[in-house]
Amino acid sequence: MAGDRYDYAKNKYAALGVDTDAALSALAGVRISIHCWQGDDVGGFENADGLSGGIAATGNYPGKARSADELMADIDAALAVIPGRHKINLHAIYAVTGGEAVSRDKLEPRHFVPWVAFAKERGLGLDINPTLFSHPLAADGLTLSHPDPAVRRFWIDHCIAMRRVGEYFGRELGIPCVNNIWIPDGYKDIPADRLGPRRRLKDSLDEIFAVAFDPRYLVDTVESKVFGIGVESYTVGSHEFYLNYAAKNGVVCLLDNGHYHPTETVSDKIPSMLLFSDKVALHVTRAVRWDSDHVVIFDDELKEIAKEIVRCGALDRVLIGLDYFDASINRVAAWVTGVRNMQKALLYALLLPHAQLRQWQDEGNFTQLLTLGEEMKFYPYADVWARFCELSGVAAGCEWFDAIRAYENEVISKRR
Ligand code: RNT
Ligand code: ZN
Repeated sequence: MAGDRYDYAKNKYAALGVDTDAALSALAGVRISIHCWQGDDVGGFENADGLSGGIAATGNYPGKARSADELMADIDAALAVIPGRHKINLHAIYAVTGGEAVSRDKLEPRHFVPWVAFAKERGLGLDINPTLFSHPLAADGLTLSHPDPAVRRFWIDHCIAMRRVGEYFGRELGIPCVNNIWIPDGYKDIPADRLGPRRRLKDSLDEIFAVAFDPRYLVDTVESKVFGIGVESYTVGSHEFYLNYAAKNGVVCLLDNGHYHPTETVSDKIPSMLLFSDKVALHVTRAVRWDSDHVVIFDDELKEIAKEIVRCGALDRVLIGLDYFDASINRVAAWVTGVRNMQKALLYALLLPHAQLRQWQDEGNFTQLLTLGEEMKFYPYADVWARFCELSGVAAGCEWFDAIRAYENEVISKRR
């Protein structure tokens, strides 16, 4: 009896002063940005030579989406078993140009019309990213920081073009669009000049952001990184670089939790960011030994990230996006698993008695803080999750996979 179990959970949490109904409605209001690139291993529709830029999708699970229609169908299959209403996160290489080869610096809103129609029909938001990799002009591993002004010009124009597309998304859908700039720029070996590339990156960003777009529709974010494959020694767009750039220029930092040293946590950074910035954006991923972009699971750091967002009262100030690409398993199931885990972690965090825990911390009562924190791990949050899924009309448990398996049999496995 789902109702009985929910009532039991509700009373149990109420005894600690936690309102489960309030948690459910707070969770229902959170839009997670679902990265389209899990659907095709960051391939896109340009027919480029393959993924570059120091990132890699490994695995060859059959049946990845090869066109906008297939990708949209796969997204629909995922959304059918994901509770709530979300956003779809696009990259420039997912432009729908009807077979026409459009140079990335010449992309326009009209090349994304089918995505807007897709989003409108489903009540979704859209986010966008310029694609500064998998391209001949990124073959040197340098883009916005390239010593050649012509190469920089191309990528600056591309970024401006995608900001224009982002503003169009926001205006069309009435949901602000996040445009996130991530560049792969760096060096394999110890550089002779660390300052020069960063100065060029700064100048490029200044040009990109000098073009004004309506902030009601477009939110600009910049994503740092520590290293990539083939660029192990030096990354131009480091954390300090973007932290300072964002603070001085009114753009938003995007923290990808695969982009820091292994014992450095994004959860710990969130409150510091929120003290000084109106907003902070996230790429939630799972790094296994390196920035491996494994599917997000319900692990301790995911819960800690969610706890910080909730404790800071910042569900509307932290822009949550996912970023992983596992090509070794059913890609639709990979989407569903990661989104549902992000939601479960937020729910878990929403069901904690934060006021009580904070009071014990301030009183120096660390024993009770520890013991209740541990007991909460065995509280019946799964029953509250079941209620959330029931209200959203999706399966609460692993039955959702039946629908994905059927979709695989009927659609995915027939792709050759
Ligand atoms: C790469 C960054 C970046 C990409 C996507 C595809 O390390 O995390 O966000 O994963 O833009
Ligand atoms: Zn990322």
